[in-house]
Amino acid sequence: MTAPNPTIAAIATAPGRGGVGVIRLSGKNLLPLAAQISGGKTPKPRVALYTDFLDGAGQPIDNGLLLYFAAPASFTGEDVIELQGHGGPVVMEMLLQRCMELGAKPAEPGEFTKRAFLNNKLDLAQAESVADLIDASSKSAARMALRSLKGAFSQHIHGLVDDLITLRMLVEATLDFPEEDIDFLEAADARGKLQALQGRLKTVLASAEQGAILREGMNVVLVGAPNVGKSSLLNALAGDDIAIVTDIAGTTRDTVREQITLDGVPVHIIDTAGLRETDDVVEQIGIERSRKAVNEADVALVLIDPREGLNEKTRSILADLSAGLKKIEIRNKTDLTGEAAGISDGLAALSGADTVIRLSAKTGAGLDALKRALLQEIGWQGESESLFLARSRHLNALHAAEAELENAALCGNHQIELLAEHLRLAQTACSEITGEFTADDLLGVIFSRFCIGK
Ligand SMILES: Nc1nc2c(ncn2[C@@H]2O[C@H](COP(=O)(O)OP(=O)(O)OP(=O)(O)O)[C@@H](O)[C@H]2O)c(=O)[nH]1
Ligand SMILES: [Mg+2]
Repeated sequence: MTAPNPTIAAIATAPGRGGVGVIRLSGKNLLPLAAQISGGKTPKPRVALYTDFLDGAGQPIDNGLLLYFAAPASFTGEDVIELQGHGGPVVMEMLLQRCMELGAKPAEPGEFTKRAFLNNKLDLAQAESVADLIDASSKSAARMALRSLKGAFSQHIHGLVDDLITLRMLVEATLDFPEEDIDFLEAADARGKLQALQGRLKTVLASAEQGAILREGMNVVLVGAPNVGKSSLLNALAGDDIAIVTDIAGTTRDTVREQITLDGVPVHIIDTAGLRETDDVVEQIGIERSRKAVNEADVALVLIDPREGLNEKTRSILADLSAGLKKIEIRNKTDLTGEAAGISDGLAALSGADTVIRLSAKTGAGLDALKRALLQEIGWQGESESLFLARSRHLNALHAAEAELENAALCGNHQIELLAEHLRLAQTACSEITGEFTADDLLGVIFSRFCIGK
């Protein structure tokens, strides 16, 4: 027999001072606890109760609102109580302590949402979008996370799973009557149904890929010889003096990170120490960090001073970049050369990049072209009503389902058992997204990344 879930409690509001602070509790039968903390009152479900919150000796710790949500009509599906007190860290800590005295245990990160999932209040994709909404770094990301939370993504997955089940029923039925298999499947247009399913999956995958771009953003690394203007470009993109700029080669000695938002997409820009031979120990460590940052990047901006062209330093930096890394070549300092800023169509790249952009980090000319090129490089098509936030876990599952459907389509007329198996695996992959087929350890990983009180 498994032990019943203990009552959990946590401060749900952010740490620090605030007008109001909220303690949240979830568990079975919380009315006795409500009575003890409020001096014998019985709250009505969903009606704010203005009350003192009392300590063990009956002395008030604070006063405020007590909200009671009776199971199962609550976020977690259990009894939930919220104590809305004054938002000072000491008051909140004392109130939380009181809840512990009354038998609650501190909630783990994400434990409220985990209980909501386990009690079928949310599916897994929705539960994840709770964390994504809280962590959203742009308005677009927040809007799309809310769409997932309200079930937009899950609906697509349920649609796919329903179609898969219909097709599987057809195929499994033929397995029971092998003599009639081929005729039966043809009459039911099993192949047509499979093709339609593949089309539907492709559409969902395309939306999910856009959603993943919005959630994960992109890592952009600035590389180039010393003094070419990397830090100046970081500052220009950020619209702020983040990194130190001087005309001394080797000014940037450590990696400098800044996040900006382009059309709602979070872009993490990393300025690096100009990679060069040096005896300076500090700079050597910086250069090592630069190499690491370069390895983790999605796109490298390779800066070149047009007056110097592809010099030896830049050549050796390029030799170090991994072959698969996307590159945009930046010819900086156009204000000195008098060249027109912007995308240079037809101009052969010196660095092997697909795109060459002339700009001036100093005047800002050509920056807009660079921003557009970055979004294009990562494949962002802009926010639309049909999008929802997605994670790489979801993309992996959809790709796995796609591969199973491709294998299913390759099955010959006499490979019905194999066909049935590929369809089953495709369904399992889709259902992992909403959590119907998810191993417990995966649940642990997903919910441990939440904040406490959620
Ligand atoms: N005229 C002009 N000067 C620039 C431009 N971009 C950078 N500079 C100047 O070039 C010098 C070097 O700029 P930084 O941004 O420090 O160059 P860096 O590539 O970060 O250099 P390290 O950190 O030493 O590798 C500074 O004096 C900048 O003011 C530009 O677009 N036009
Ligand atoms: Mg620098």
